[in-house]
Amino acid sequence: MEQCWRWFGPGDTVPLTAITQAGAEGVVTSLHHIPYGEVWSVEEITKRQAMIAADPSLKLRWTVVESLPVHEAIKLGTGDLAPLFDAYRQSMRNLAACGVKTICYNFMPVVDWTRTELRRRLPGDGSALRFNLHEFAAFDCFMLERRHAEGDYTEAVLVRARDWFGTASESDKATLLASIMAGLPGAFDRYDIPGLRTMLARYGDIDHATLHAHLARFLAEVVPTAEELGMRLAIHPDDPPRPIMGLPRIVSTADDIRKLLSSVDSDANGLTFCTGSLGAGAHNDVPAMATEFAARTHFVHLRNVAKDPDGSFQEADHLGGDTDMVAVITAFLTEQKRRRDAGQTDWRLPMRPDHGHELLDDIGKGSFPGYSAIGRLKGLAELRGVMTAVAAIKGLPM
Ligand code: DNO
Repeated sequence: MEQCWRWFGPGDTVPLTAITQAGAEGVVTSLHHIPYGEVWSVEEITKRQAMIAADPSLKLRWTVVESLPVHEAIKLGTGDLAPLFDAYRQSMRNLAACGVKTICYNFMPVVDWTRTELRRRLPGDGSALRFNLHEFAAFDCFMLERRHAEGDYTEAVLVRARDWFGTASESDKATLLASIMAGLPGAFDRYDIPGLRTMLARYGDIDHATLHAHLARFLAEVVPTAEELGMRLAIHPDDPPRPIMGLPRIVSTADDIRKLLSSVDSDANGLTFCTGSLGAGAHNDVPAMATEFAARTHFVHLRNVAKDPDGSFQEADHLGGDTDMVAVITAFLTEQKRRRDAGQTDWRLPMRPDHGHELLDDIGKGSFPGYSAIGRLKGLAELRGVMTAVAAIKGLPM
């Protein structure tokens, strides 16, 4: 697999040299400074490529875009969408002209990945990202005061949520809001409580089927362009894989994925297989899904979570947690062999270690939550060990 690393651009506290030291060559990045819905010009794309290639001894290249964001109006299905589809296609053309051909995106309404704690202390120091269902329930029911929110949680979770809210200080509440918003990497999409209420109200009439129809329309608009350009679109699953704040989520289960892949049945309409996002749902058998969807997977995020019975979860070591990472990696190395045997020249799947703990000198560095240097370096090293061993034992291409 092509070992990649997410880099947030010139504002990232983890420099390009760290990527080389971690042993990765592919860079995964996005033009986070461009507002959603605007065209990514060739000039802006080549400027980013020049930064990545500035030191040729690092041998880095921009392999995957994560993300080319989908404008909220497309998810909402409101207004004149034609200019937004045009802009998306133009950005795709410009990226393809610069040789960047794999695009990760998501179709989660309003928020991206969601956690309630960005720094849960680990034994021996260091920290992990965590999702506490009772804290999320406290946010949803008592801070956001969403109507009928309490119906979405069990009484046991609500008891803990009321306790949390009863003793939380204003600063605890502000921290919780900031943690929930931390998954949005761009500068344009943070919400406060009133802003979030407005957004949720706009989704009032949109259920699972309607949101899926909006995704299917988006795919019908952009997949033919991807085919024409030899590009691959790779949708990222919902994290966590369930409805939140009453918002529908449509890339959470094997059935959701089957439905979205068949809505436009083209190789260009593919998946970012994120083991951490899918693995946070007790309903998902992640290795089985990796095997089922490998042929339509264009990008792989490897990360592990440990789930609690109530629906809370914590990011674990890459080889710890609930997902059998050896089985997942075996599925993707087997897929690489299938592609190679079929004569495909670009048979290697880009992967990146997704998230990492804050460890050792990461602590206090202020890296993006989940995107520490040492934590990810450790994750990648462990994953590389598994890839090397499985490839050798099973005679699969690495
Ligand atoms: C989390 C990431 C996601 C991902 C987007 C893709 O760390 O994997 O935020 O980048 O959902 O659009």
